[in-house]
Amino acid sequence: MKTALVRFHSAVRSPRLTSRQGLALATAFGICFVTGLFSHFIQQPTSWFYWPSRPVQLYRFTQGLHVATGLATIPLLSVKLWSVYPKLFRWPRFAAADLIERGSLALLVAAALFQVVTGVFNISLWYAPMPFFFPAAHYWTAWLAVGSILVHVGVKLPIIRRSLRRTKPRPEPATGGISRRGVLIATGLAAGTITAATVGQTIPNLNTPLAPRRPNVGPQGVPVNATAIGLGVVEAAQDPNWRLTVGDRQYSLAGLQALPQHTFRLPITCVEGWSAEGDWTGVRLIDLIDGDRILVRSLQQRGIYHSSIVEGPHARDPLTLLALRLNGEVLHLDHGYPCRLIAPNRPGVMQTKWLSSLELLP
Ligand SMILES: Nc1nc2c(c(=O)[nH]1)N[C@H]1C(S)=C(S)[C@@H](COP(=O)(O)O)O[C@H]1N2
Ligand SMILES: [Mo]
Repeated sequence: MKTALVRFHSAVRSPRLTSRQGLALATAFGICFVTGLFSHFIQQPTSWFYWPSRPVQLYRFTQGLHVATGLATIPLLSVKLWSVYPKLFRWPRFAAADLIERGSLALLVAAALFQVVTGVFNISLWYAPMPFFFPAAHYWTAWLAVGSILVHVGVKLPIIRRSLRRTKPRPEPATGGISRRGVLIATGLAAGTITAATVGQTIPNLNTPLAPRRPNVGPQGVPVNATAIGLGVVEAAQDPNWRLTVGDRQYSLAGLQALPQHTFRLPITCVEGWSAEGDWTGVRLIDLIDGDRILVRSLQQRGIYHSSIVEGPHARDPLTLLALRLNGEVLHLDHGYPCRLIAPNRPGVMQTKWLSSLELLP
């Protein structure tokens, strides 16, 4: 026990350092949490949550921020754990308050690690280690994390206040090693480096080394998330008898091409953090169907992204397109040929490809 304590000891640790790290971590986590809630409620709409269709790039910004702040928590969380972990191994006093505090702390650490690890798996498109539905697990664990953070901050508030209010910081220990300021700077640098190395997945031509996706690499200059082969739609999508059913009307591809065509520059923003802009050409949704809730179905039979609902502001936005072309060419099979939905300020998962029908919902 004694040797363990000696090994844990670092004179650089101090309540003030821990508080400042906590503040940075809480800020990053707070932004990540709120932007995550946006993403959740856009995909699971509720009556009280309104998501507009403009600005066109808003979701690109909030989701980019979600992934960036999530990644920034990795170094922040590591250093925060380093700054307190000798305490975690201290034998508990079996008093109720102590046990509750430790329980909530254990929950906090577990929930935070789960969020970071599953988030990184998800942006790496590595679903194998996640035998659960990622969006639901990630959403509910966020609440666990927030709840236990609030308990933790509440318990520690007196210490946080005292240590941050102290105008003269404790003298730096003469360790000859890293200083407290050094720890803060190194943490900031690590967080900054991770961010700089990955934001390239949403900012074109930055080509940052760790970006899980290059936003300009893919057919027609746009990445592909799910392929036609992967989802088993190759034959149906290339069938010359393909029709788009709109209520009781049917449109062939030539029929859609004969309608007024519009070209808009709109981004695809994958929830996984990458985004890419393209020039989409096709028929405006408002020219085909008029309503506040429109069910958009795909030829795809399997999976959960075979359909989506276009709600009020997006259904009526003149920028919402049934795209037939991308960047001047006939839509690539993997981008949703013959016809795909592309609406402003909408998550990628809801930009349904390989359309088969549009239907007005009550
Ligand atoms: N039918 C169908 N449409 C879909 C998907 C899907 O799995 N099936 N994936 C969505 C996701 S997650 C994204 S990010 C976008 C990506 O579009 P892209 O592959 O043309 O870049 O398509 C969306 N449309
Ligand atoms: Mo996506």
